[in-house]
Amino acid sequence: MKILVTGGAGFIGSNFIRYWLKKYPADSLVNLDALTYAGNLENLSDIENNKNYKFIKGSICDDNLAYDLVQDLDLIVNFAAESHVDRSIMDCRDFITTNVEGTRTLLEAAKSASRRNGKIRFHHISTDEVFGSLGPSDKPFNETTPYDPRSPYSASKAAADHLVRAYWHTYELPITISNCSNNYGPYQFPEKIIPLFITNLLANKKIPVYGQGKNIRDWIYVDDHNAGVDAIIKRGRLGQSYCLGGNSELTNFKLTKKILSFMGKGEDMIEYVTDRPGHDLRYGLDFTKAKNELGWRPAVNFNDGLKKTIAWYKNNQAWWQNIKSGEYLEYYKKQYGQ
Ligand code: NAD
Ligand code: TDX
Repeated sequence: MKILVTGGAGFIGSNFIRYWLKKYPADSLVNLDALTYAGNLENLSDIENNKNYKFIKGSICDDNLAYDLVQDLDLIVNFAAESHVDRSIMDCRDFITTNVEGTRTLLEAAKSASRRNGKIRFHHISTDEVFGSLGPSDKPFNETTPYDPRSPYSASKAAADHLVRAYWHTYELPITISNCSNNYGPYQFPEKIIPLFITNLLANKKIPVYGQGKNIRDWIYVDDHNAGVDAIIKRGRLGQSYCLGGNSELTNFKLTKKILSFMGKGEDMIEYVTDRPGHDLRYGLDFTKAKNELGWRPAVNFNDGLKKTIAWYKNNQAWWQNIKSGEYLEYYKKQYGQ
């Protein structure tokens, strides 16, 4: 199979490429990534000499490039996105450009290719945030939950999902979508809560908890997410969405306490900071459909995954110390005033 992975130099995409080439070594993979602040080729330094892997620097918004790349493909897996909610609150222009216009560009390229050879498949990576926010005792989201995005990030992801489905209904482009909960694991950019807190604590810096830490997220280890995407690609029904949840809902406060305890630090390292505007209270995903139709379920226990992730950041300090300087530092100061 010949696959175009977009955003493969980011956190989940790079883990996906490593996962896929290990499991399907005969497949060939092209990674199209614009190398924004979040894209890092060091994430794939162990893969770069694999003869079945090729990197192309470019944007998913580039019509001509997308058209050229898709001509002899079997599959596109679209991970490329602006992915950080706080950045979307500061300025959402790039979110609309990449997440919406970029997805349209890829869909159009896939449509033109599939019209000719009738085989190109499009898998789109989405998020649970498109469903909005749950109350404390609401049932978790599932595939029938109406979309109700509430941040500029989730609004841009929802718009992209609607376009993907529109290409299925209008042009019969063979698509699938996965809506996943919060990922964690190696190579995650240290602006998201888990790698931010681990790397701050490794540097003996305080960790900024928004509001009172009462918000709830459903955590999934990145390899479990990628195994779910694999199952959808191999066995999912065309035109369908699948929710991939982690079965690990936790308040941010409980998550913080776990990180502190696994790293041998005390609660004095917490700094309560101003809450995120419009902060969604709770995400949770019901993955019954993926379990029943695909035989998929998350395999990694949260405590084990978190310990493994902490160990990875401890053992790869050069990776994140390079990142936590320059542009990142400016962003961090703007965000937390530290
Ligand atoms: P990330 O920010 O780590 O990586 C995004 C990658 O996309 C980077 O390599 C970046 O360079 C690339 N990119 C950005 N704009 C591009 C463009 N115009 N053209 C080509 N490449 C571009 O993000 P991530 O956390 O790995 O998320 C990957 C996908 O999964 C996103 O679509 C995100 O919405 C979705 N998702 C993420 C999570 C999570 O918890 N991180 C959860 C559910 C869904
Ligand atoms: O410093 C922080 N302090 C804090 O309390 C940060 C960065 C976050 N938080 C809180 C906000 C959220 O309640 O932690 C929770 C998780 O925040 P993020 O790591 O920024 O993730 P979230 O906003 O939940 O979105 C993530 O999950 C869904 C990804 O970034 C998205 O790409 C994905 O779609």
